[in-house]
Amino acid sequence: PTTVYLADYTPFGWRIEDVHLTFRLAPHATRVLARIHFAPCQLAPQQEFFLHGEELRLIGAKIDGQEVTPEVTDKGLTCAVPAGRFLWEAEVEIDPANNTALEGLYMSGGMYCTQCEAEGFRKITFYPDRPDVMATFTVRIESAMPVLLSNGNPGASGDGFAEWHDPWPKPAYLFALVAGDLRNHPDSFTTKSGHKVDLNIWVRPGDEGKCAFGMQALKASMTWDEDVYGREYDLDVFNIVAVDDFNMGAMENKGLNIFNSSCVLASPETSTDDNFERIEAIIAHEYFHNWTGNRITCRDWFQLCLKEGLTVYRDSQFTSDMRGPEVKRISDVIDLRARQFPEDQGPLSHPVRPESFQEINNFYTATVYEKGAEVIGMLKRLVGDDDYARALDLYFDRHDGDAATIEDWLKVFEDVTGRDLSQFKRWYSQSGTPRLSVSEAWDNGTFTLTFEQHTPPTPGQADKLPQVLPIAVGLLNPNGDEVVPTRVLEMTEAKQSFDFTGLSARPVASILREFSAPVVLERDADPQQRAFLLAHDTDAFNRWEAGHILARDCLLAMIRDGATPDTAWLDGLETVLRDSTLDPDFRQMLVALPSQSELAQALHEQGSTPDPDAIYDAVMTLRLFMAERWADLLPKLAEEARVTAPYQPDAEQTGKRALGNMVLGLLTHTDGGAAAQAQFDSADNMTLQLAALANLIRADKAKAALAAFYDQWKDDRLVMDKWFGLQVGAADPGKAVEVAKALTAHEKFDWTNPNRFRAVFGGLIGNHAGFHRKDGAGYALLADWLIKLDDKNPQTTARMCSAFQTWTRYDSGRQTHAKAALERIMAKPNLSRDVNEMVSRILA
Ligand code: B3K
Ligand code: ZN
Repeated sequence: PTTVYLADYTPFGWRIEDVHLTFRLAPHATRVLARIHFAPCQLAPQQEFFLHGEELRLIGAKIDGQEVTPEVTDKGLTCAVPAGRFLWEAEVEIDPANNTALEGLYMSGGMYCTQCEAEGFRKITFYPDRPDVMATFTVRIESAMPVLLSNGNPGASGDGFAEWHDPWPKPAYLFALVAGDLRNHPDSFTTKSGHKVDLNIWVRPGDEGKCAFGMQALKASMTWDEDVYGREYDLDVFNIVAVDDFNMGAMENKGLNIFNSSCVLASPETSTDDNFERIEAIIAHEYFHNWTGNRITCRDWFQLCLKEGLTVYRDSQFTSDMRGPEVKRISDVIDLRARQFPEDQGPLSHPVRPESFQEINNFYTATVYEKGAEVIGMLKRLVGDDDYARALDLYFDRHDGDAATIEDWLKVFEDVTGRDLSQFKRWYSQSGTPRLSVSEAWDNGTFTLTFEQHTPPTPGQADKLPQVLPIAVGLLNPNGDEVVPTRVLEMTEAKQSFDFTGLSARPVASILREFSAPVVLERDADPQQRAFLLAHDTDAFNRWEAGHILARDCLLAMIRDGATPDTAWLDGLETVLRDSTLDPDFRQMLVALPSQSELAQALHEQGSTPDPDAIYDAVMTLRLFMAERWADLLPKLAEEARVTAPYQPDAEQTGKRALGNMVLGLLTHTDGGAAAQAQFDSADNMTLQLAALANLIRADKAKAALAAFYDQWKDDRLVMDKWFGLQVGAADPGKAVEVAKALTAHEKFDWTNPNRFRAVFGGLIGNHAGFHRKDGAGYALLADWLIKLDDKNPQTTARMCSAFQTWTRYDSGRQTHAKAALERIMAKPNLSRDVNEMVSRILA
């Protein structure tokens, strides 16, 4: 397989003036006719050009009306071209019905749809399929399907055809086409400057009732982007289509977003509060891409974080505004630590802007997305809100219509602030999670914090330089009052001290407030200090963090030396839980224990070998202990969590239900599943029903409930994904593999559907002790199915390989099994480039 390097970037030699495409749709023999005007750029004149093209049958090609016979390989074609401007025409045939990779033009549930990012357009026609080649597209679709959609604004339409014109130049990865028997949920939005936009969510017949929430989220996103970033929508219509077979969450194609149906369809009966929140965020994310991604796109795929980091950052700001900043920040950090930290600290570690790849689809990662967003959060913290706003205005002003780079992005900040960001840029080039240690000194009214930073080596990067770290710090008096409000310390050296003077008593420091930099903070605070911060910190994140670390340390002590749970911590926690002035969601997050994989990671960092079974046992023991200790508190919390108003997926109700479900989880340890059964029987929404079912599974009392749930929901694809996933995810670790195996034989296990495949195997991977079973059965089962899926769908297969990224953390027995599973995958005949790259890196 060939490796592509950032350093090798060269521009394409031609501009494209316009693209005209005609699609004659047929399941196995779709014809695509392209008419494209190329004009040479003022580079050295070239006598031939190369166009990407894969899995295309070339019917014929012409240049300026004359037939030509290009040389075609499995990567594309090379053809002699005139020196000046010319018209390229080509006709190809493709087979969407047999396209199981779900990339290019494919079929899902009888409808045609496309996914072109990153390099799928080359499976539609011959083209310079690279993001720095931008063009206006005019598309004609010929098909008997009732709904025919493409990018931009609608043009002529009639019996069996429709035309679309997109006036905004775009790269091919933003191309989209949909044709099917679809129903729409229409609405409209008038932009600030008075432009009326038609909005539609298109779904399969029967799903019309699940569009209202998504539409509301879309309109809220449009308003928010006008208010906060001054960005208006720029076409007459905005279409969203829900598709059942989709490799990821959604895609921001210009004017025609295509969504995994799980990321847009919602109703209280079928969707959990988490689903609602995620749908709202993804709709916002794809909508925000219209400016950060589409109007300003990426020069090459190494710059992916330019659009993804920024757009994730924007959607997190949106969610903060919609639902409250504290809880959003805490859940973002939980997610970052669960997904990005293991990636950054393991064999798949790569910079936010990678420097090479074999398969770009393997780099749509938590590092590019979530760490990419953290980097923008740090930048904003360093320059301040006003300069951030000015820099963004300049970015949109200067680069509208461009295919830009990280250098362009940083330059607008330099120009607005006069700062030199060359050291900050290391955040884009150095991989790995910096470790930040801190020590304290007190001398006669002066409190000194001394920080040291160090980033361990990562693949391909042995030595690291110090990075710029914004460290938000506040100081509390021993009586609990804040004596120094949050101040951002700017650390640039490997070791650096900061003084706080004029203090009357030695303070307690609250460090890295709001998690102001994505680092591992190493601090030898004693438990009393943490308990103090849990009780008094004014920063919600650090308050949660103090409780979280106490919980983690308590569990680590239980795992390592069989300690009994720390009751001082539990009493401190109880005081916070009883404080009904605090947000129920925040309180619920305090009780949620660190995940089992986080504990494994912590043990590994401390130099011991994690035993997944011991971790599982400790968590169960602690939960039982909490349930018994809080026997009188839990019913009170359950009462506080009760929602009497009609269901709304808003922050207030969501927080209450989350608290209630947390209580239910603890109660189930002592009541044998009675409360869970009662909740299951009375639930009128999926949030309550699913949590009840999960607890019945954990209590081993779920037989009847699982059957009833199946009966109730067997015709709802998205709810059936939950049914599949939960049984494996909540299974007793000793049984998870067998449960997964049995479910793969179920008549509704359609393994070629990514959502269903991910339900079962994502459930298995999420069941920490179940997946990492001592005898290797979890690894072996996953490997069997990855080997099977690779021929059909390399992208989804490759993505799931990352389940193995932590394999060297575990004991030698488990390592032997994991290695055997990985080697078995490597040995598969015709292994895809996607999976080959992932497994090679994991084994390296
Ligand atoms: N840009 C797409 C992701 C495309 C993934 C290609 N393998 C969705 C998003 O980030 O909004
Ligand atoms: Zn995105």
